[in-house]
Amino acid sequence: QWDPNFVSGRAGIVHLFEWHWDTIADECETFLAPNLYAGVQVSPPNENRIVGGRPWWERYQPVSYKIGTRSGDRAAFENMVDRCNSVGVRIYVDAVVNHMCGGDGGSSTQGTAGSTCYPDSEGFPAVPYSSLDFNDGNCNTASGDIENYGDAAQVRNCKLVGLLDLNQGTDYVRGRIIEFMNDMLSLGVAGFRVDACKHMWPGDLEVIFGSLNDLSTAKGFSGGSRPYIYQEVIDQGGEPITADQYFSCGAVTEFKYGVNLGNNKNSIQYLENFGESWGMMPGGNALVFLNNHDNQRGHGGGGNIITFEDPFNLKIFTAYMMAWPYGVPRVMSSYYFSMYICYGKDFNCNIGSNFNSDEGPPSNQRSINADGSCGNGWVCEHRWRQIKNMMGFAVAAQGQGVSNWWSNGQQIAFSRGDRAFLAINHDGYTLSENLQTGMPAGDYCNVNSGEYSNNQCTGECISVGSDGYAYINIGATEDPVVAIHVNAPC
Ligand code: AAO
Repeated sequence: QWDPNFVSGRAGIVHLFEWHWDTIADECETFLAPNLYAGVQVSPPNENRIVGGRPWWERYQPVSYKIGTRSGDRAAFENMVDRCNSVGVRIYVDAVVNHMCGGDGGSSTQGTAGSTCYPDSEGFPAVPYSSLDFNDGNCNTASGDIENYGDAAQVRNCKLVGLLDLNQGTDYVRGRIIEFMNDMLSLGVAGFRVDACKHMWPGDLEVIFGSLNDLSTAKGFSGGSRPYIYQEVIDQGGEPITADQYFSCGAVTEFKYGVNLGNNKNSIQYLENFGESWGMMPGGNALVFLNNHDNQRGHGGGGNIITFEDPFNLKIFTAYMMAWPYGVPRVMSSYYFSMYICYGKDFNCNIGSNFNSDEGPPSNQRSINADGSCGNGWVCEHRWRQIKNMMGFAVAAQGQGVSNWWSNGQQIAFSRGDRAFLAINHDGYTLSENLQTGMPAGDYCNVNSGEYSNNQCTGECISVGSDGYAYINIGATEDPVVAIHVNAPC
């Protein structure tokens, strides 16, 4: 449950937030596989409550475990998983199993797959769940909501922002969740991002995850492969619930990673020992990322994070993330939204009223511009040259340790064994040095400055001498990164 089950020769998971299944299938075939992406995290596939204004977050309000959302129906989902698997791209499902929809859904409300549920009486006939399956009796707060993150029992037994809180302590609830996740596995998914794990008891999750089937051999996985599990637990310190309480259940999202990089973006010389000695979890447990769909819009686990709003740093630090051997890296792929951040939250609509309707995805699917970037309101960070070319770098570097660390103020360089070398100039003046790359003599394509395909490099070529040294010259420019590896010789 800690192995992402990547096909060999692939690296990195991209979160295609709010994409349609058909579009993801196309992206797997035409872009992700050729660019060596290993996997896709998809938005929750199960039926959700239809919320007025169709905010993105309605996807986190389950009505049933039927597959049917604005991303597509069950047939489209299965077709996507098959098409992605067949080009070596794995699918990870965002599993929302802590709760059902919000109690503010009223006496009855509709789901995206045609089911009706009854939030006021906690009736979810399409599962079915009844009021017996929820945690109300175990919650000790007056409001029934989580009021204090300093009290672990209420964080796990009370409602997260009013979402009806399932009791995973019962065999019945466990059974429905296991059925749902096994159904996903039967369709060929390789694992799960599990939502809101902080709000469930690790002991319950251990039973649930331990009861999951192996990956489907009928869908081409080798026998005995366990689903990859990465649990969303926001641990920035200062709360009784910590990430390590979940290590026995699977991997965990490392929220300190993006915050640490954001806080140190102007002091990158300190990144030499980035990892556990920074107070982060052991790399083998960590799913790492610069930003996610919540914190890019001020919704949880905030801090000083780097997003597409700061493309200069996003490209630099994604290069660092993909080059640095710590955790399983995930790239966020976003759509544009209007931001109005106040009190650390994005109130982007209806400014002046209390209603916070957070902009849902663009109504049209992403289009592809002549230069490979996306249109129709989609950011597609994963298509940016400086980001996508780092998958190939990570593949080349696999299994190699860091060597030849060098720094000079905010200029750093390091190699990954004798396979790859990265240099970053985050200073206001030119980096001009002979640096040890650790690589065999030869000319290599800087895949940050250009494309490499059919043995042709459109970027600069870096010459490595027989002693492993190369002359590295990086001005204080827009893309101040040199990334070379053995699979991209000039
Ligand atoms: C919506 C409406 C609500 C309404 C509700 C029910 O917005 O007004 O009451 O429906 O109808 C998403 C949205 C929610 C949305 C929900 C359901 O974000 O706005 O509610 O869908 O539609 C906590 C959880 C974490 C959660 C995060 C958002 O621990 O699991 O809140 N993330 C996941 C998903 C997320 C989703 C859900 C869970 C629910 O990724 O998209 O919600 O399925 C502290 C705690 C964190 C806590 C944050 C909340 O964080 O530690 O555990 O996250 O507070 O703000 C510093 C601290 C850090 C702190 C942070 C606060 O960085 O160091 O610890 O500040 O930002």
